[in-house]
Amino acid sequence: MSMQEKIGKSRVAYLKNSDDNIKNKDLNNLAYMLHDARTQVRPIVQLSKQGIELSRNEAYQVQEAGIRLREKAGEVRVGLKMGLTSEGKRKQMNLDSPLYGELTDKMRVFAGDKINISVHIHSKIEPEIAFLIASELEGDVTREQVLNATGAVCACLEILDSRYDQFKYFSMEDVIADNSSSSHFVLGPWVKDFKNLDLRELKMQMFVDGKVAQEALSSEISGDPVVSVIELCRLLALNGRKLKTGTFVLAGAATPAVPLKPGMQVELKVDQLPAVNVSAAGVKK
Ligand code: OOG
Ligand code: MG
Repeated sequence: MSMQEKIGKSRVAYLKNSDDNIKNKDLNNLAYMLHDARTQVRPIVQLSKQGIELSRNEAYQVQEAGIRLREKAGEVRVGLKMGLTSEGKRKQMNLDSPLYGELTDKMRVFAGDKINISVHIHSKIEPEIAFLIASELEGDVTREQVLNATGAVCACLEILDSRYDQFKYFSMEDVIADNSSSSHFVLGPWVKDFKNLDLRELKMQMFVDGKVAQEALSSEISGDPVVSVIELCRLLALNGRKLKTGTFVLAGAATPAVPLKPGMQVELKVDQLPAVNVSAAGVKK
């Protein structure tokens, strides 16, 4: 069966009669499938398991097409997230290299808020550090350039949700196409005066219902969270893109993620940075 037939079988309705080449139609269609899975809270079979083999570049094209669908619905891009930047996460997901995903305004949850996880498929939460980009960064950049371009840093919780069955991937391309499992993010208060902090040595503790559920040093994030930003610039440059002023970057989780359950109270404490918390509401599945 051709790739076209495989996709067509599940989402015939989305095939458009434009004069795009077949490949483009397929990639757009995959983006629709993942978009539907998210909006209808109904996971799909991993693309690679459906026999749909994408190149790394095609997977990012599916991700981009998915974000355009969200933009059509009125969402605005506000930043990017790096993922699989720590050994703990790579082991948890059985994948081996960093990737990125897009963040939109609708994915933002404010610190202290309750998030309704009934509309998630099987979300998880993880401890991160975020950067506020105060001046544009592009291509090969140094640690110093990243630090100079950073306006502030904060403790951040990322909420992931995979649109695939059982939150499992079989390839990097599966997860990249699914916007690297982005669901929501919660930023703590920004700290502008961070130049005297060593961002590689901050103790990070994620509490669930008052007990430490995960802890690690910030060096677990790419050896240094700043390196995540350097790596992101390099990956973006492959597609002629840059990090824009005023956007946020999530540097990736320091530890494996923890499944979110209704009623959970989660707090992240990072040395020298104000804490951030969020709680989960919704009905038990
Ligand atoms: C992929 C996204 C990983 C991180 O911080 O490592 C990620 C996943 O685990 O589903 O966001
Ligand atoms: Mg993450």
